[in-house]
Amino acid sequence: MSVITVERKLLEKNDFIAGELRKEFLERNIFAVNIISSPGSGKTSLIENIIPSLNYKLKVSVITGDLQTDNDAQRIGALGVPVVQIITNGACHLDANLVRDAWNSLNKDVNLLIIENVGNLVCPSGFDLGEAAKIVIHSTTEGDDKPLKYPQVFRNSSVLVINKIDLLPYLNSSVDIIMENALSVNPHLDIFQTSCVSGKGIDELTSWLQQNCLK
Ligand SMILES: Nc1nc2c(ncn2[C@@H]2O[C@H](COP(=O)(O)OP(=O)(O)O)[C@@H](O)[C@H]2O)c(=O)[nH]1
Ligand SMILES: [Mg+2]
Repeated sequence: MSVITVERKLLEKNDFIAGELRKEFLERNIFAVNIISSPGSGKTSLIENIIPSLNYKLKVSVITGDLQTDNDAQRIGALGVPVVQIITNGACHLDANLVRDAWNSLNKDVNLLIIENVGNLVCPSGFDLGEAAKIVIHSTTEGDDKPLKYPQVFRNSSVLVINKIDLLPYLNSSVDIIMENALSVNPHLDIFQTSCVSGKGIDELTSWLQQNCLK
């Protein structure tokens, strides 16, 4: 009983801070996205592909979360965009308090804020970070049943990116089945198919981000 109470209070505090962040992003006309996936699905690789594809038409900042190491911040920083690494020291998700601290250390003159969550399909889906949209990535190497096994993150997301489509010839997973499973959980998902190796689908995903930043 007491565990449930603690958890509820924790989420209430998180939602309050996330609400404040969302209000600030709206007032400043910043489109914030929260990218969620299993470890290794290609979150950082997609960000590395999206930023050059934006062609410097938008001002972008990135907050990236990991259990350990600042490897991802180094990869993204190499592209010349402001980036803050949150090291959670074992925590399996970002929360709004961590994101607020990271956000307050960044220059706020941006159009697009990309938040790369910790690699995990379960815990990040329950923590609102003040984003306008959650983007869930399902790579082709994960089989095709993850939307059925981890429905909450697919239900709470606006966009599904099916990444690593270049590997399809070598795998027995099917994009059609991934889409069917994801849409059975959330029929409103916008779906993109991408490869960070061939670059296929990156421009379409970038256009979606641009259109939402200009709204
Ligand atoms: N073949 C292939 N490999 C990819 C693709 N996207 C990412 N990878 C590889 O997958 C591994 C994990 O990618 P990373 O971006 O670090 O994943 P993250 O943990 O979700 O941030 C790296 O070795 C990437 O080079 C893709 O579209 N195709
Ligand atoms: Mg990463």
